[in-house]
Amino acid sequence: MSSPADNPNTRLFYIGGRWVEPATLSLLDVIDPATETRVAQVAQGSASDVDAAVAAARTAFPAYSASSHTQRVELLRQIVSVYQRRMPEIADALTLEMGAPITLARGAQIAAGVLTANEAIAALERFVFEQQRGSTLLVHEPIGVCGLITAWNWPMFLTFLKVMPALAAGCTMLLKPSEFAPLSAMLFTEVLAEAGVPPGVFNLVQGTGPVVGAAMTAHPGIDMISFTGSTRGGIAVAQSAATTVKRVVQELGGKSANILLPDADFASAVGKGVAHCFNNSGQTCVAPSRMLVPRARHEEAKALARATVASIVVGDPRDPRTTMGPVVGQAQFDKIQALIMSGIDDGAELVSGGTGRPEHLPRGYFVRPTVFAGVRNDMRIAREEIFGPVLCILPYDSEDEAVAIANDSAYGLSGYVQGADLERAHRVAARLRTGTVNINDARGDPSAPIGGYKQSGNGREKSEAGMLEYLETKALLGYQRG
Ligand code: TXE
Repeated sequence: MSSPADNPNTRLFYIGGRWVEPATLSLLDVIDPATETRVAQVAQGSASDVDAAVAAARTAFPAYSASSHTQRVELLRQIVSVYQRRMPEIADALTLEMGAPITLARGAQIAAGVLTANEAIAALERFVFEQQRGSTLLVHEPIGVCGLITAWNWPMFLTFLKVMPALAAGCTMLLKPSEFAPLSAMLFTEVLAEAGVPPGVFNLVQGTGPVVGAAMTAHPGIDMISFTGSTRGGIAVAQSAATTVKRVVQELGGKSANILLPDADFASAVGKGVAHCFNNSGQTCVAPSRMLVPRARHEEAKALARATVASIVVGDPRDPRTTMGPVVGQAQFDKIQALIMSGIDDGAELVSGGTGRPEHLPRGYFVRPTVFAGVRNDMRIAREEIFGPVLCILPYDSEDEAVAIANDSAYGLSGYVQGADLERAHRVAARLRTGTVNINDARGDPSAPIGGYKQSGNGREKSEAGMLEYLETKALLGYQRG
């Protein structure tokens, strides 16, 4: 199997159903985060490439938006089938470009695409597109041309999360993947082409946020933007999109609290909380990065967290024994190091890890899995999204205080509650100002919508709620004679 780095499509964009040359050839390096070496170069686009892709998407819109739901279900099923055949090479591309350990890449990273696609198919089959209310008919129609901007941390999940409901809704689109994850996006595009997505319905332009992303958000021919990334990027997107009054859906990360109630099974909950937080090197928007424990059980939580960290194998992501790979790049590595240093400076207690690379890994963006205890919620490490393998343990004195600490955050993406008394857990969950709450380590319901309160974003993804973002609502008054 040839490497995606050698694929000629790295120098091309997919516009109007063909792989085409960029308007001007300019190349962007793809760096392997495990070795810090260049492994590929991809073409990076410009505003002219965005213009061409938007024109193709607009041309394709009338016919595709008129396709039947049955035809779209068939198309989505075909995409899943081709994707499943190509999963091994896409998983290898993920490991190469963003450093996911190969077992994670071939496992959850790649499987998330299938789960998300199948849920989009189910949502399309469940969705009620027309509803009669008295003499009025309410109709949901595709919003038009969508601009999809994704991040690098779960590349296939995020891509399927946007492309599938857009296709299901009858929209046409332009995808700009993260500049850190262009290889998997190129292979994903090959999947769509082979699956028979009609020309112009799906278009791919690679490139950076400030150039290609900014051209998309300001473009009058794009009707909505779905963005996943930093709060900084999300704000820039919304500001730029405002001039053309397009819809903006944003998923912008979090600082999620994991409340261990006094009756929680600590022996299990602490270890699972640490593992969940450190999965994918801590680069997950819903990572439970603040663990809240009753003060009386703080020491116990520290010991259990230390033991879990000792079992983590940090190393070469291509080695199947590795459980934690590098973080994605130099900027992330530097940000995480600075935040670990700030935790030490602010007087948090270092339970495991610390600054610098693990001793046996002098090269690569490897971070020491780090646990801080005795963290106060006003410290930087408790307030900022670190997006690396860094867990904060915060002691609390009462249920009210635990809820107050959890909600004292600019973010509101997700929350976690652990406790034997389910009624109490429900009570606490109801008070959390977050888009999702996982009770007792509940994981992965592909049909549950995700999205944030507060600065974690606007709008929802997955399920019917996610599909609605790609639809307009039209009211036909007097549709039925009274
Ligand atoms: O994000 P960026 P970065 C958070 C996490 C991380 C921080 C920085 O805390 O440490 O963000 O990561 C595109 N107009 N998350 O720098 O730059 C960009 O090209 C249009 C959480 O990688 O926001 C890429 O495709 N687009 C998050 C995407 O935005 C723009 C996942 C994300 O990159 C743009 C990733 C602009 N002006 C990071 N600027 C999550 N929600 O899970 C950038 N982009």
